[in-house]
Amino acid sequence: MSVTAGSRALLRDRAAAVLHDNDAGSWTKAAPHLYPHQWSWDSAFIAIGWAHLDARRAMAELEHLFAAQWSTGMVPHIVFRAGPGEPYFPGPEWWDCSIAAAAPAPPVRTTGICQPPVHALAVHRIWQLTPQDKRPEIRGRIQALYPRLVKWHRYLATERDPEASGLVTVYHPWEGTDNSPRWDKALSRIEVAKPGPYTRLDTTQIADPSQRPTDWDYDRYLWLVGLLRKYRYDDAQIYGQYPFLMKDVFFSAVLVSANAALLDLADVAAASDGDREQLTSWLDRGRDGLTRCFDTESGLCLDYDVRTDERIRLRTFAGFAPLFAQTADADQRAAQLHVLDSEDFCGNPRFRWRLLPSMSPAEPAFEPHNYWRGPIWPVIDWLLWRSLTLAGYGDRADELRRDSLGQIAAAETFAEYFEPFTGEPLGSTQQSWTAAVALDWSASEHSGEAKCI
Ligand code: 2M8
Repeated sequence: MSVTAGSRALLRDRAAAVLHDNDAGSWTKAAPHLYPHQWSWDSAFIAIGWAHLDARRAMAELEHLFAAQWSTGMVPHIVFRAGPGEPYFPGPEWWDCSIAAAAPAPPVRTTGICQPPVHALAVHRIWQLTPQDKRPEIRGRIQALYPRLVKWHRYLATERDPEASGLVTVYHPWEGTDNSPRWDKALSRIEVAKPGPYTRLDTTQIADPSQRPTDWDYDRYLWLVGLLRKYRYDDAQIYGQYPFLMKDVFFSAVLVSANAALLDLADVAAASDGDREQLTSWLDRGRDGLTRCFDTESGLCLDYDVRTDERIRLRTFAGFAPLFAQTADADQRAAQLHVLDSEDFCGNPRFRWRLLPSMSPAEPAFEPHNYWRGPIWPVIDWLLWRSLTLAGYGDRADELRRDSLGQIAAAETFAEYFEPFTGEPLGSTQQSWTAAVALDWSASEHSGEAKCI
């Protein structure tokens, strides 16, 4: 099924309606009911969606998020904003971030971890889409936000990479890809005591709880939050003692792209020479780090467990980190493009759409219905589409865009994720970031747009 111009216009209207429905003024709920607060990387994608409707509103989304930035530079993964009628577990009490010296002062309430830094990509896209008459105002707002973005990237390049490896260390599965099998082994070796009584809400909010992480996962997630609390969210203490420290190649690749986006915006933002030099050095270091993690046998980049000194040998979407980051090695790129369209990923003949799944169907841990363990996530395919476009693979990028729109249109809902064989919509419906990337895709006639400012 291909999406015609008429149905694309309809899809765009429906996507815009999702953002309006989830709009809480100057921030947007990640999804009604299941995710009623402001999530960090969701907000970045959401801002890209808003950029098609209103550049000011798009900037407000990010400004609001960055108002909760920690003094270390960390942008927290959730800013708790919903009222008492919209509960989410675990809420601010469980995190108790008031004990952290770097946390923002009350009444701002956040979690104590972070998510992939898509924000600079959002600002880049907002600027591209800003009409001439709004440019003076938006330029001023970008100039005001830019130092905060640099500070955020500095946090990731230093506190989250004390080894200066170019790779970001994540502290928690909630720093992006929750129950991805990438973390299974590390979670299995952590000794947990039952982390106090708790009641999950997520499993009652969606029709089929088997699409969500298990209680085994939640015990570990909550236990890890308890340890972070114990270390008062202090990075040095965490790095010294905490059991879950993973070099995440996907997160690292997003940081590379985000550094490139900030450099691209440097003139718009009137960036200092010092900031430009720093960004360039983080960019180069990130690309080198990813190039070193490449595994020639699988053609993929591998995550790394800092505590056990082990590479994580699994075929997941994260393995395409060199593509996401546009590293320079031509042999690696050729190998990546080959694996991408092989049976192990997008080229699986049983897949309904030629899209990137979160986990290869060739892996024993693959579960086509379960969250980050197999389903297709439109936001991940959006990042891949952007990267392929920038790397000059416009035709392949365009196919990805058309298939992604086809998948969303056929499902008739802006689902959180999709079953790769059937295209069945899974998880939450009316998910803001899915609507946002659908808006961006439906407005992008052909690839090749992402570069020009
Ligand atoms: C999912 O994670 C949250 C916890 O942060 C959850 O399961 O409750 C993940 O997909 C995460 O990456 C995403 O930002 C969040 C909101 O969409 O949901």
